[in-house]
Amino acid sequence: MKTAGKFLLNQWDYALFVLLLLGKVYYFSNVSDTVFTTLGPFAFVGELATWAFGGNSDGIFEGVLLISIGTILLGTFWLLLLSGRKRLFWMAITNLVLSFIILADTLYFRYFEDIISVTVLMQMRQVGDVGESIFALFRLSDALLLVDVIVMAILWVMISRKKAIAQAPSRWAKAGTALVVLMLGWQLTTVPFNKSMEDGGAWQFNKLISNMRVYNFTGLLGFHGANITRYIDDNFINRKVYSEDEISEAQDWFDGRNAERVPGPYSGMAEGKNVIVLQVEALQNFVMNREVNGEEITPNLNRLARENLYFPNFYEQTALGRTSDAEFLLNTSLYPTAEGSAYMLYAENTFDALPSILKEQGYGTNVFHPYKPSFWNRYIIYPQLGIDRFYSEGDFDEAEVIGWSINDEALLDQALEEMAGFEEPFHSQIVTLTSHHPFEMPEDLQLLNTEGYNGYQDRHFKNYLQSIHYVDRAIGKFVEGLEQKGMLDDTLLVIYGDHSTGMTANTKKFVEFTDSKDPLAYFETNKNVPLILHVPGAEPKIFSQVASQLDLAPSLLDILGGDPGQHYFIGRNMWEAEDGRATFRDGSFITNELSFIAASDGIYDNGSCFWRITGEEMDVEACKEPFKEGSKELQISDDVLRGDLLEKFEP
Ligand code: GP9
Ligand code: MN
Repeated sequence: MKTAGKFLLNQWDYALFVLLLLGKVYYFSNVSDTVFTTLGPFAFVGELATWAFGGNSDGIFEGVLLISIGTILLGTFWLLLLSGRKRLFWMAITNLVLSFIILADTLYFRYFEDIISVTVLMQMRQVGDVGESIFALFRLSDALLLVDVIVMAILWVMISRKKAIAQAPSRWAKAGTALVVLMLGWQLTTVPFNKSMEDGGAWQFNKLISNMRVYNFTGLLGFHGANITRYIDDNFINRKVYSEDEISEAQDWFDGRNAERVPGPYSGMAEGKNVIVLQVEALQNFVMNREVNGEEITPNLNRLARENLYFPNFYEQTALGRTSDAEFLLNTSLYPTAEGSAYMLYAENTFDALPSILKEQGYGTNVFHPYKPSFWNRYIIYPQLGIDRFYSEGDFDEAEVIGWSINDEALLDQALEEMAGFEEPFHSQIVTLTSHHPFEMPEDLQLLNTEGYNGYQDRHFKNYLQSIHYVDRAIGKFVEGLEQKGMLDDTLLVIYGDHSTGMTANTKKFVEFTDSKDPLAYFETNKNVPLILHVPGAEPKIFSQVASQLDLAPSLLDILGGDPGQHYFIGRNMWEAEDGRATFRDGSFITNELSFIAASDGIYDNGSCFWRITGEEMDVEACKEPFKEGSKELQISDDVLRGDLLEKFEP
């Protein structure tokens, strides 16, 4: 008994080491103002207790303290198998490695507000450019992360060999302790993690919005573990290797699509002109040309739709990647992924993207979006898409914050000022944000008279109208500004909504306003976003055919005088598409005549097929052909992403 006690007491160095590492993880959380620190230490412990004893804590992140301890144990338990000088040596090495990772994460976070993932390491080239600025972000306190490493090294040198071998504990005792610590580490990691997954975290964890969100569930070391595991799984264990035949089959599919392409009526009309793409957050088509209490909701967009080219039957195809999926569809004419976001999952791939094509033609390429650069992994994927400059959160002057960031009016003002100074031609993509769910607007900017739309249940709907009304005004001012600066005549201006509002069939006023009680109307209303194109010199016109976000890249390139037939776009030229079709991620689709709503079980026969003209439900057989075509496109798109096929195609 006495020896056992003595033996455990002799593990004080290991215990101290674990505490030190915990302190370092805490340091990162302090720098990044995340997980432990957002609640403050006392509230945090309180929450943790509530959480642990099954009480009703609203946070699902509390278990992360336990996970942090657990992951440290998992990473270091093996040191207990060693003793004496050897142990000190390996402890110092482990300490050096882990502390270095934490230090690197700390510096990286200060610059990018993100954690270093495997993807980032793979793209060190890009990060290299800002390497110097990252170094400038080093604070003296960061040195604390390495002090103990140095102390350990000195101790190791000082302790003489002889002393260390004095009385080595038994092999069994060492193995036993290591095993217990390993098991403890495993429990501390998995039990809280599984609990937060059950409490609703799984969706967020799998959705892969950003590394920081994964970190919220795993802690810092856990993040790296999960990240590396996922990477190995995707790239080695579950990697689908594409055979030569499969690769050329995919390429043949594109060749077939390209053979069908014919130039549209505006082909080359905007050759050499600037391109401004305004991707508007949650802008749906149902507000267009509609009034509330006798007042237009979107007077400016209505006017722009009247005076330019307008597609009222344009559909969004985003999946879980929301805004990022809309951007992805726009830029690559590939489908979003079924899980997560292509922006996160395939940021290292080779793309045949609109910005890089225009860049080759001498365009300057940039994006304006006043939010964290790491959100949706934008800062990583943009260079891959040929986007040279990303104006994110920190690049904008201060302005009133509405919801997630500075308001759209300020965003558009500042973007316009910046663009006015650009060398021409340029391609600018502006991603707005004010009209983001839950659409709350400050009192003084609720300028639409929505009386009669009050009441708790319909708050979202009323808020939505207000925020879209506000965004419409900002867009009106922006276009006016373009006109005043004499830029509009030299610009192909594209305006569309990124995705639906997230309002469901339970939002009574929404259903009432859009008259979408029946499933078909609800389905179509929900996917329908407006598309307005300003092509200098083109007569105003309304195009009633079905078109989709997938069609943007080839159609825009055609107007800009490029040849979409030379590229790998899945979408079609929206002008020629008499048989236009918008296929959605789950296989549902809309054509000029048919609508197919896929069943949630994924079984084709359980879906519903409608004849759109009359709304009549048909035998599912009637929808089979377009369903097959759409499914083929989805498969090709998935293959291109999974196998990084564009890189492997014959030139
Ligand atoms: C944030 C913004 C939000 O950068 O794109 O997008 P969403 O939540 O709609 O995907
Ligand atoms: Mn969005």
